[in-house]
Amino acid sequence: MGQYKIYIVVARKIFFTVSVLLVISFVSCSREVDPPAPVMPVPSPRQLAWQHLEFYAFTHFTVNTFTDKEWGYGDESPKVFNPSDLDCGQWARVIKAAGMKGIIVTAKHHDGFCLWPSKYTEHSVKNSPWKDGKGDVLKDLSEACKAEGLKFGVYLSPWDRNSALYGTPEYITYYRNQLKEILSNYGPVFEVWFDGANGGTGYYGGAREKRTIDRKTYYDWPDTRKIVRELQPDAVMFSDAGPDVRWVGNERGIAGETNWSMINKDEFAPGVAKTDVLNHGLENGRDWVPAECDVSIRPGWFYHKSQDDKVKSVNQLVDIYMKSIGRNGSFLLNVPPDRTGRINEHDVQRLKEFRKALDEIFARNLAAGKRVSADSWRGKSDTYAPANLTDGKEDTYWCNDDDVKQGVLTIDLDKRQEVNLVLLQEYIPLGQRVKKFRVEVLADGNWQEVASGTTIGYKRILHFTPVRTDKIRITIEDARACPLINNVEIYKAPEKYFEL
Ligand code: FUL
Repeated sequence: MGQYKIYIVVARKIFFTVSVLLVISFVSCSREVDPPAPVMPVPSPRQLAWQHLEFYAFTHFTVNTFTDKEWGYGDESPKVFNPSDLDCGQWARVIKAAGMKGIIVTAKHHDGFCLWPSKYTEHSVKNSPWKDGKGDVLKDLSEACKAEGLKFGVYLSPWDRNSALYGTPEYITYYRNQLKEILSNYGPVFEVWFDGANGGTGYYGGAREKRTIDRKTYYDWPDTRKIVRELQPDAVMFSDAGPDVRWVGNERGIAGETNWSMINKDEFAPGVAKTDVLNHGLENGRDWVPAECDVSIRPGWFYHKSQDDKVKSVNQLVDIYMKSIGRNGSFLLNVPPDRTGRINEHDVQRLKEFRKALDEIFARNLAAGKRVSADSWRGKSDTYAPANLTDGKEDTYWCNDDDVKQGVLTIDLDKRQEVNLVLLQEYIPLGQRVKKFRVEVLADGNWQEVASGTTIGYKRILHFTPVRTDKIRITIEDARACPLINNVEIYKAPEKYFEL
């Protein structure tokens, strides 16, 4: 009997110990693992919202459209502005159908002509024959954008070749008054575009001379920017120096293969910047100022009939898409309305074809919902598991422990099939990190490298020669801190769109 009791005591002890061990292991498995600390700098909420837009339009439209020029001197009569059938609704519908998310219009280009009836100048639509001087392009366009669910943005050239005040301190008040007009009267503005072309020859109220200004100090940018923050707190400001979005350094719409979203913005001013730094960003830049890639669908920014047969081809546009959005930039495509005041049929047709191409390229994400394995992940916690890479969610990511700057991710496509495109995204709210990566596929029993790169950022797209495989391996080779990958997509895109 005594022996029986001992058995019971021993059994109880074993049961107790096993239970304690089970509870400990359960608690440690389900314990919350802290997310990685941000790697500074990081995007502001307005920059993050802007980054998600990816693709939006520029509409260069003013007196130049009617004088066949690229830069008006400022002496053109407002009477030349006379579109026969101005239809901002058509602009918005065409641009929306192309998949673009907003429109930035040249409210005022270098010639100083205002597309709205500004109180501060006679050089505007109010002295044009269009609608007997009662028209307002900004009103029409902002309403059309609203109706189509598009964002509305404005370009207000700091350089004004018409104004007699240009070059004097009074011009800054004039410029700011105009900025206030366009930011107060047309609803929400998503982007304010400060061009870098500043100073030179012009009409200047009849003086017809050259006026040079100090690009760094003349505009007192810090105080001018305050007006934007106050009147449109959600708008991003674009210029060579940001502060929110930077020029990519060329007007071909092409970001550097290495493209960091950071620069040191205080070193630049609109019109004063190093194009190489703008194109690539700086790995250790102090400020988050991502690149915007601007380019026109035609050789010129304004409409010229002589360029009707020079509209970029679908494949050229696909190439720019891959080198802008596909290289951690945004794509700002200029589509200039013609003299009727509508987007010209040549461009309308090309945008339709381009949209069709993009829809075919990104028709089916072969990685969606597929199994992913990783060599390791943060604390082995579900929160950071590799499955996050293919779950289609924007706020989940795979990441490693703090001291691990590499990672190997393998996506199982279930069956062998042809692939030729990979899309990668970092989780940028905690900073841009990846410095070097490669992509391999398992073909004929061997891992073959198909693509490699440096930065990823918000989005990176790589096209490679089609290959049949059922497994894709992405190796993060180096990063500024433990990498955070939010999304992987794989496609078999029609090869015909990549031939140039
Ligand atoms: C440049 C301007 O001089 C061009 O006319 C155009 O507006 C382009 C987008 O920016 O600096």
